[in-house]
Amino acid sequence: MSSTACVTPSFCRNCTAYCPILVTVDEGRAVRVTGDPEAPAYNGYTCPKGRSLPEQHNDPHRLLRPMARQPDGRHAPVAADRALDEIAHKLRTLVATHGPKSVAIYYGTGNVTNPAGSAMARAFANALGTNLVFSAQAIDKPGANISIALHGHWHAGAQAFETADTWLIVGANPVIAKSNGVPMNNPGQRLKEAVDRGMKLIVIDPRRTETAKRAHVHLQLRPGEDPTLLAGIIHVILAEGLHEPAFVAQNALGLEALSAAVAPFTPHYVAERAGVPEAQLLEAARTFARAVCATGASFGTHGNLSFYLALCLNTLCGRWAREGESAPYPNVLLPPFQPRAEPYAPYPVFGNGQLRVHGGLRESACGMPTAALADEILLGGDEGIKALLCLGGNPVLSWPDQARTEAALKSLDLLVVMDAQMTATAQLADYAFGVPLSLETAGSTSRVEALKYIGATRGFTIPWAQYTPAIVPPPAGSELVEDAAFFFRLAQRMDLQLTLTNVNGYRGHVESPPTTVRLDMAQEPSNEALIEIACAHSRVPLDEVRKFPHGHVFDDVALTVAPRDPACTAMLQLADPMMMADLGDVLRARREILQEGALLMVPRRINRVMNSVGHTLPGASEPYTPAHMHPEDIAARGLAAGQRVTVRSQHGELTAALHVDDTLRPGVVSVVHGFGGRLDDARHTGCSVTRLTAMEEVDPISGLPRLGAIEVTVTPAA
Ligand SMILES: Nc1nc2c(c(=O)[nH]1)N[C@H]1C(S)=C(S)[C@@H](COP(=O)(O)OP(=O)(O)OC[C@H]3O[C@@H](n4cnc5c(=O)[nH]c(N)nc54)[C@H](O)[C@@H]3O)O[C@H]1N2
Ligand SMILES: Nc1nc2c(c(=O)[nH]1)N[C@H]1C(S)=C(S)[C@@H](COP(=O)(O)OP(=O)(O)OC[C@H]3O[C@@H](n4cnc5c(=O)[nH]c(N)nc54)[C@H](O)[C@@H]3O)O[C@H]1N2
Ligand code: SF4
Ligand SMILES: [Mo]
Repeated sequence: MSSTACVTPSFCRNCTAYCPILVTVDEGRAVRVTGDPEAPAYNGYTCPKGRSLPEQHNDPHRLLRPMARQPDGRHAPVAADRALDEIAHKLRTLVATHGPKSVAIYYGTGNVTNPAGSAMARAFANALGTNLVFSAQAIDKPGANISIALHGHWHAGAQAFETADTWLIVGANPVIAKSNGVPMNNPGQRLKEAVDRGMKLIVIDPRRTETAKRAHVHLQLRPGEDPTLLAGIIHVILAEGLHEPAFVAQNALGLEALSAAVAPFTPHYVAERAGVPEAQLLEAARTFARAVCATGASFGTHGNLSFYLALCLNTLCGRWAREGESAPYPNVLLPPFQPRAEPYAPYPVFGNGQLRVHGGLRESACGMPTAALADEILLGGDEGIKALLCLGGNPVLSWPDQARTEAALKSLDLLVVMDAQMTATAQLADYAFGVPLSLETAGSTSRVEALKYIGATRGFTIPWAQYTPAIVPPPAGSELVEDAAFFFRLAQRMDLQLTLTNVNGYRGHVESPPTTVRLDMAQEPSNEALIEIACAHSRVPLDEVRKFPHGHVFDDVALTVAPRDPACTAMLQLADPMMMADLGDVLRARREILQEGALLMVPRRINRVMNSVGHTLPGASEPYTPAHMHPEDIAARGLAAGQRVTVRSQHGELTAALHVDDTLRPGVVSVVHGFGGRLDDARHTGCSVTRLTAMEEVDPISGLPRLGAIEVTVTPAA
């Protein structure tokens, strides 16, 4: 390290935890990242993904300049201006011939790094006249938003984690994945503190996860039986009168219909069906928890129903932030908002957008139905999608049915990908643009505050905020294009006027009036300027937040929950007809394992990899798609740890490296999402789990197919 090396505070944006970090910068390059001990809210926490930011930034395989596909199929560097000219020309031609809805946009989790990109992408789509904007939310936890539309929500948000006496986590592992169920500022520490002060944690997961190890009750259910189990818990709570009748009477409709719908879900039936001890089920119900669901509850079908029943449970037990309590989601970089102890009524779950495939799937509270996008593209036709602009996503490894995805992307007239890597998806693109990584661009925590709008217990529960300027310059010799700049420059070339719209709230309810900013199309806004626009009406001025480079807890803006507005007539809905019909279906259609010796495959995350990012970095990688199995199941099949195995579903197969895992429920194989590469690429590290999935058992609201509890066989690989 040279004598000029210096240490600068910033925060990691590889996942939504946004951990504060100290970055050692030497000769313009990040060389070391550690947790920031001066950021008290996080206790100096970072994970291996954060500490590998220098490797990520200095990765020799990084996409450093725009690439264009050549006639022979290979990619060659091209100047950004020229690539943008060619793309603008192509889009103009497509729009003139087929209309603006021939153009679609997809943004994935890369949006967490740089939220300005999706905001500008939406402005671009509006100006062009297409509503075909898809995001990863619809292939992640669509039920989170859909359930809120159908049940309603609480003006002041969920009960605070810090003071709750019980907590129920369904299909989430926040100690590792950070993002669901426990406040994100060092969730492992927050959970430990909570359990130490006496919080009773209940975890529903087929695996004894790092989170489940702290549980008072761990219900190690048969995968996919979440709606059954949640209905069973509600059954017990209602049967034993453990709910809060006065709260329910004042704030919710549908108690009788819900009671009737859960009546058949007796403890005996539920325990047997979900494969859990009846005594544990009763103990869980009698502990009265506040429930939060995540991907485990989302992927095994009936995900909307699981999220919906979790909301019902919270309402039955009055587990919302109550009058006089400290408001758990204080706005700092969001506009001022006084939370009240009253409901937000349900609102229409469907929006205006619609596809032609799978019975005409519609836009819903979780956005456009992303999982069906490949089929929509493949349907073709004059009014079909011809161009896809993809930022911060890797559809080849994230959309269901990899073969279908690749066929669809190859069939497009134009595919443009913005990413930091030449990903499996970028390899199919006509143009791929390298983007700056987080240390090379400014950032603020406003996006994480806004996560509360897509679920009940995400984001920060403390008034925490941080701003960071760019810490290092882009790599020497690179020509990187910010996500937002890409859309701005394209709009300039297509004579489009862009207007940024900022909505703070759920689709049906906003916390403050939406704002619009008409951009000066002669002047490209920097990322700093875009952050200023996003925070223009913040409760704490951005300049004030900038005074604290290590971040700050703005205790002075903390609020208590105000009483219900006397004019409020909103009621929560415990028995939405669609959800009650869905519960009826669960009861009637019990799923049986078809094949002798089959296992149920479930998804999971691991600490060192963030979806499809990280397994190729030196020191941050598992060598090959990991598949975890219980030792009994391994022995029964004559398999051995470390061996390559073939995991085969009705739909496809993949090769994985076998790991022994005695924390798993027997009969379950857990495969890590995000590994692999293109189908025909032999160089990569294993196969994508999306090979095992197909557009089958498609949810009629979100369009999400079955991605979990998939019946598979596991055999030695050839
Ligand atoms: N079978 C199965 N399918 C799944 C899942 C599963 O568990 N099983 N999980 C689902 C879930 S929860 C999700 S969220 C989706 C994920 O779906 P995607 O978001 O499509 O996939 P990621 O692998 O997260 O891709 C993110 C990409 O963004 C890039 N990136 C990072 N920062 C930036 C940036 O600032 N700008 C740009 N332009 N790019 C950036 C990264 O290099 C990476 O290539 O997959 C879903 N699909
Ligand atoms: N380290 C790391 N962190 C990440 C990511 C990553 O890839 N790596 N990805 C990010 C993204 S995009 C997301 S969406 C979040 C996901 O965050 P989480 O949803 O917390 O994801 P997981 O850690 O996979 O936890 C899901 C759990 O569900 C369990 N499960 C599987 N099937 C079922 C079932 O049928 N029912 C129930 N009840 N449980 C089931 C699994 O065993 C697993 O423990 O994590 C984010 N953070
Ligand atoms: S948990 Fe890890 S990846 Fe997520 S923000 Fe913190 S250090 Fe970064
Ligand atoms: Mo996700």
